[in-house]
Amino acid sequence: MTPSKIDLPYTRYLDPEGRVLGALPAWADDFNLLTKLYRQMVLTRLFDLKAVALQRTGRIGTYAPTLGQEAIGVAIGSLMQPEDVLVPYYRDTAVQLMRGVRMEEILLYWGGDERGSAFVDPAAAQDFPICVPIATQALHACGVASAFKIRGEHRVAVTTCGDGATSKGDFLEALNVAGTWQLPVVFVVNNNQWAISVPRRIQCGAPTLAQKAIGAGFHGEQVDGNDIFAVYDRIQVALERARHGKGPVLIECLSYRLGDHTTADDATRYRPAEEVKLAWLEEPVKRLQAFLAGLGVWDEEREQALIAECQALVQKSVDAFESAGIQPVEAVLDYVYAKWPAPLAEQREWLLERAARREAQSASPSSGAVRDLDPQGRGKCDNPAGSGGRLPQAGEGQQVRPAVGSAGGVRHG
Ligand SMILES: Cc1ncc(C[n+]2csc(CCOP(=O)(O)OP(=O)(O)O)c2C)c(N)n1
Ligand SMILES: [Mg+2]
Repeated sequence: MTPSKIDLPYTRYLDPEGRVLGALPAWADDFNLLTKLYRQMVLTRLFDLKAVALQRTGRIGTYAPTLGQEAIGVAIGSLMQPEDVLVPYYRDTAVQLMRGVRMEEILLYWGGDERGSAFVDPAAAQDFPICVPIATQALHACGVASAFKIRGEHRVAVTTCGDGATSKGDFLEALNVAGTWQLPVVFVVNNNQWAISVPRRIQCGAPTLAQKAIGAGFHGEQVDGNDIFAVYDRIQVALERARHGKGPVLIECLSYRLGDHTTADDATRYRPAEEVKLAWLEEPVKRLQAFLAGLGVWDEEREQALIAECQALVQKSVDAFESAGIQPVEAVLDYVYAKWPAPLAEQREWLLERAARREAQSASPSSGAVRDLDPQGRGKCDNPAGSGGRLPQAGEGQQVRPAVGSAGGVRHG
């Protein structure tokens, strides 16, 4: 018997300075596509910074920054077809924006408002909401992909997760069923090297996460997740493969979480500053910018115009978020059951009574109720997003501190 050989490719086209390492794929000549990808990456980064600023000033709850992961989401979002279904996790702002989820919806979600998961744009309506329980979404994606297969539809379910999630039973069960039934599903693993404070090296004994696919009987590979050319190229192939009945694919994107795990985390307590400094040298936005500048098609003037355009869009979304009004307290429960089980119905009544009492108390001038809230009950926020006319450099926007006593109610992780 001949032992089988594991074929595990790794793809990278650009080095960290944006220099080309080999022949680029044919689509790399498409300047419009490249600038579109770059624009989305910049928009995501500026939105992300704004979301962190909103959390710091108590306007939203906990937020999971996408800082450093922009290439992964932008590539996925650019390539999925409208009829495909995204089954995301909580670090997927980049791809959600490209699927048609509105920025204000993402803010509503992280503000604890259920409307943030009821996407208004029909383009995003068939996608799943953000999944916080680790890896459970991988199984949901297999359910979606099974439906596509049974109906004979040429559609793909794309699901994302982190490196840590690949150690969960749910993830491994999903791979197993995907391989056994040869489902049209693409698993994209955002290997950002950390699962909160647990580094990749002590999460799993296998040298790669992509090889978990091999154990389940299908193709897995690694890409440089900071190189948009590599991610785009391999996701394109994976989607085509799955769409044409050739089975699932797992793509492990090697990246780095430049920010804290969430705004409730303080990564300086467990990550060496030197490691983070080195990771900034590899980051994806600068890399594509350097490539475009090297071609002579990008300069400071274009950069400033793009930042101004994106910042205006981000601000517009904040305005929309802030004028959305708040939902009644029972809305946190309204989307859980079609028919309430009796004990929970009782608890719901209790909640309503309590909310009514609090409202009555705060209406009374002697109640000592907090007065520095705006009409929607949120704290004031004058902090602008971003860094005014430039993208954050190494050391900025990372290792963000939890705000002491911030009003954000949604805890995560
Ligand atoms: C089932 C479950 N267990 C534990 C958690 C707590 N938790 C939240 S994020 C996280 C780490 C996930 O790390 P990784 O999969 O690498 O994704 P990343 O956040 O790094 O993108 C954990 C353990 C959870 N949300 N769900
Ligand atoms: Mg991780």
